[in-house]
Order: sequence, then structure tokens, then C-alpha cells
Amino acid sequence: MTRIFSGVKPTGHLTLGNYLGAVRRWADVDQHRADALFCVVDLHALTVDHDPARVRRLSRQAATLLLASGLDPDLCTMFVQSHVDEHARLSYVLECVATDGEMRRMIQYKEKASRERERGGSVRLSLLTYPALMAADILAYGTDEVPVGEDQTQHVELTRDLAVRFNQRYGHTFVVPRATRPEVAARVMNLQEPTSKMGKSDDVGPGVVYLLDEPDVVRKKIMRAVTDSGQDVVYDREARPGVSNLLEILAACEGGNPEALAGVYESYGALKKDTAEAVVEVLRPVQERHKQLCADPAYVEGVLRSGAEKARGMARPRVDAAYRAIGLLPAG
Ligand code: AQP
Repeated sequence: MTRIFSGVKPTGHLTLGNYLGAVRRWADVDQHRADALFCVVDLHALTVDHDPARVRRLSRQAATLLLASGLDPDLCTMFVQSHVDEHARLSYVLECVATDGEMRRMIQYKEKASRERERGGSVRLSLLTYPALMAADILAYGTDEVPVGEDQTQHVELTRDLAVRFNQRYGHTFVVPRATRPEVAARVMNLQEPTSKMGKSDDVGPGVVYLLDEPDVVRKKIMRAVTDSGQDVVYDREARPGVSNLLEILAACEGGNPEALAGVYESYGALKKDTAEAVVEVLRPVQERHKQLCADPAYVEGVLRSGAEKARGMARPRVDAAYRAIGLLPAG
């Protein structure tokens, strides 16, 4: 059976981008067709300036939202990264296989490092080595497929390179994974800056729809979305990024394709109104289920505990094999 691995980083509240670009498909498709592991990748949240209590809170919230979005512990393995030591163990080994040039070429590193510098902060070493940890997340489980948004494909490419290099130098140990992407809404853009991705740690808050936003907040954010000059509704990502983003969001929520939808609308106002209602409807069941789960924190904790136990059992043999292959003395 195909094995898939994917994760969310608790660096902020989950967004509509996370949901339409990733989580919805994990729940609706991936967990039914594959042996799937989904992870709250909390170690990755420590790569930028962070507040410990907030990361803990966001990790719990992300896990609860994954369940609220439809992940079913009977169908998939859901856990928190730091509960499974094998991720950090393997990450170090992969750092010994990667080069610093490879790490420095990562677009996300360049963007986030320059953002940190602009804010007058320093860049954590872990931000540079982050792709080795992400590669460990994937390779520890013999993953075949990594369902990700467009922004993560470069990291999956690097993971493939590291797996191939390790296998060639030290003997076949890792499955070489591939990235898979949803057809629509692979990249939901910020409503106020439609040339930038909608990110959960964005400074431009009004441009980000969070999964737990109240319906009226969602409506307000979408009605105030930046549109482009011109009045006609045209799907063109380059020339009309604002309108195209709305068309993609609407298509992802309701089905259909953004080009065809463009022909249906004569004004930006009507498009915004329908997009807002479509998003409210998509979020409604997730928010209702989230509320129920918040009333039963012991259930969520139990899911994470048994998920971590299962994940440990799956990862350990391969990570032990990697340690032996690269020349480390077994503990006996
Ligand atoms: N805007 C987006 N459109 C489509 N997919 C997206 N994803 C994230 N943002 C969008 C996908 O969601 C999954 C989980 O993402 P992540 O938690 O690993 O974080 P990220 O990719 O770094 O995105 P964020 O939310 O913008 O976090 P910050 O602001 O901390 O960098 C991934 O599959 C991702 O592709």
C-alpha cells in the first residue's frame, strides 16, 4: 500500500490556505487510499523566534483542527513530531549527507531569513537545516508520496536527492518519495497581497482567513480583498492576481474550475459575495466539530499518544538501519 506523510507547522493559526491546499485532501482522499501519517511538526516551529507557551497551544489547536477537518485515527496515524525521537535522530544523519550550499539555495530559507534580518532579528541555524529535519520526517517512514502545496515542492526535491545520495553511498535504506499536489487551490494567496501566499505567520492579518474565523469575519476579509484594476472578471494569475485568487478559492470550495467561473460573474462584488459564502459553508462543519473536540481534550490527547506510539514503531527500524549503514556502532 502506498505510504504518505505530511504535516502542519504550529507557527500560527491554521489558514484557509492550509485547508484548501492540503488538509482537506488528507481527510477526503489520502487517508482513504493510502497508509497515511499526518503530523503536527512542532520542532519546525522552533526555527524562528517563538513563544514556548504559544507553540504548545498552537500544537494542541492544530491537532484538534486536523481531527475536526476529518482526519480519522482509525484510518490514519496522527501524531506530534517531537513525541517521536526518530525525527531528530535521523535529521542529524541527513545533515551529514547534505551540503550547506543545498540548504542555502532553498527559497523558503532565503525568504524567511531575509524577513528575520529585516525585523532586526538573527537567523537561527535550525532555519537553515530545517530541510534536513523535513527530509527525516519523510524518509523515516519509507514514504512514497508527500502531498504538499506548491511552496513545499523544493524541499521534497531535496529530500529525494538526499535519499538517493544516502542509498548510493551507504546502501539501500530509503524509499525515494515524490510530491503530489491538488489540482485547484495549490496556492491560496493573501487577500491583501495576492502575489504572496496566504501564510499563517503573515504580518498582513486581514489578508488571511483562519479556519476558526467567525463567519462575519470571513465575509469582511473577503469583501475587502484587494482586486485588480479593470472591472471585468478574468482568470489570469499574472495580470489579475487578486481576482484570480478569489476565483481559485471559489472553485476549490464549490468544485468547478476558475476559468469557467470567471465567465459567470460580471462584477467583482458578486464574485466576492459568493466566494465569502462558499468559504463560510466550507468552514462551518470544521468549526462545529472543533468546538465538540475542545470539550473533550482527553480524546485528542489519547489520539496523539497512540499515534506517536504507532509512528515510533514504524520509524525506528529504518532509522536504526540508517545509523548502522552510515557507520555508527549499534548500542547492543
Ligand atoms: N497558502 C497556501 N496555499 C496552499 N497550500 C498551503 N499550505 C500552506 N499555505 C498554503 C500547505 O499547507 C500544508 C501545511 O503547511 P505548513 O504548516 O507546513 O506551513 P507552510 O507551508 O510554511 O505554510 P504557512 O501556513 O504559510 O506557515 P508559515 O507562515 O509559518 O510559513 C503544506 O502542505 C503547505 O504546502
